[in-house]
Amino acid sequence: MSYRIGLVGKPSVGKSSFFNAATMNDVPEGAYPFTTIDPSVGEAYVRVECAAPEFDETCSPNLGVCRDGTRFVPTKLVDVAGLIPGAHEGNGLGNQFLTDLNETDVLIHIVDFSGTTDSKGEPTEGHDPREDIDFLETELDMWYLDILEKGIESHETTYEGADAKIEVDLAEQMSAFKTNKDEIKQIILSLGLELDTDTWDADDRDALAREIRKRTKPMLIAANKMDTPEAQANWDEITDDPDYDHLTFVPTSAHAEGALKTADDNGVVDYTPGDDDFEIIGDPSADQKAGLEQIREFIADYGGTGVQQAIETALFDVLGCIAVFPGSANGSDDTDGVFRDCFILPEEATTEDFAYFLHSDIGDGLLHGIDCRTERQVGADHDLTHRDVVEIVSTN
Ligand SMILES: Nc1nc2c(ncn2[C@@H]2O[C@H](COP(=O)(O)OP(=O)(O)O)[C@@H](O)[C@H]2O)c(=O)[nH]1
Ligand SMILES: [Mg+2]
Repeated sequence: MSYRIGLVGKPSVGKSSFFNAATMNDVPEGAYPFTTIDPSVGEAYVRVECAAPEFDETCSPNLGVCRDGTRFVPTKLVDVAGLIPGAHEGNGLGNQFLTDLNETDVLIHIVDFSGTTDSKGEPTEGHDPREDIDFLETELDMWYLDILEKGIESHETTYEGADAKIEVDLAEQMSAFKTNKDEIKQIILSLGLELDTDTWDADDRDALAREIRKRTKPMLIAANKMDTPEAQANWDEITDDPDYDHLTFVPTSAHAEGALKTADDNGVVDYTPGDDDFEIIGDPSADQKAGLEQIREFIADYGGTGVQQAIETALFDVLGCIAVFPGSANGSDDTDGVFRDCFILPEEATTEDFAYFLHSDIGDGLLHGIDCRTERQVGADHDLTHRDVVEIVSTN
């Protein structure tokens, strides 16, 4: 199983540019864990500092690549095009859009921070990006509210005897959002509501829909087109606006990332995705050189093009995932002493979760784990952390 990061946003914000730049990777053949015929699904990478050097071992990834001590671990990126502006006023969100959205674990909302596109994606000047941020959140909330209302209705009208539980009925109605009754119950109570729909007014329902949306579709804002002066001015204003404190922003230039990857492919520069500098190794024309120097200045100021950073922030910070290396107590993989795998697991993953992730038989036969750095035994319910190297000891 691989996490799916969805790119959303109104037309012309740079979703395709971001997607193309992020999935354009020079990875040796056979390194792809899947092939897809869906052009809107591609493979991007998250960087993880490789654990092999700490063990004086070598690294030969089964998936992705290892470059100068940095693993590039594959993850799926989805270009979720088709957001219809003004949807909740009657058009409704498109079916394909909703289907694609349901399959994502975390969203990157690409926002045109330059303000040069209006709410429909047509050219304009001085458009406030905050409108787009509010718009998408509202659209998603309305969609959730719709489904929440259906769940409430079925709870109130279906006879289930005295044992009917609202959290069970809502979790069932909202199963596509990968939630469950315990989470729903916890959200209801966290809002100070009772587990009784009769006591909920319209505001309570709105708040509930919004909270369930925030939990099940966590979101990051990619402030795109940051290579323009207009975007830089908007960035200062919006990241200072207390109304937007609850959001995570990453400044991005899909353009710069695409240009650097293309130049790298053509042997003009040596660029490692995510870096804040590159080396010119080819023979660019004067124009091309000037363009590259502009990009160099931009990525020095912003710590990179932001594309790699946005993907990693979405997965590791917003979603809270961790990367775990399987190892053996005296180093890496016990057969040949080479690090091969690096898996992305959910935030709360335990030794037992990791064992089941590897294989259900390994999970069934789990005895304990070994933290390979300390060589200490860890129990089944031990919480794993980012970059742990763990050996699973199982009877199977
Ligand atoms: N200046 C600038 N323009 C960008 C950037 N990313 C995309 N664009 C431009 O924005 C327009 C729309 O881009 P596209 O990727 O097709 O947007 P989509 O409709 O959201 O998929 C194109 O003209 C792109 O060249 C960026 O980072 N900086
Ligand atoms: Mg597009």
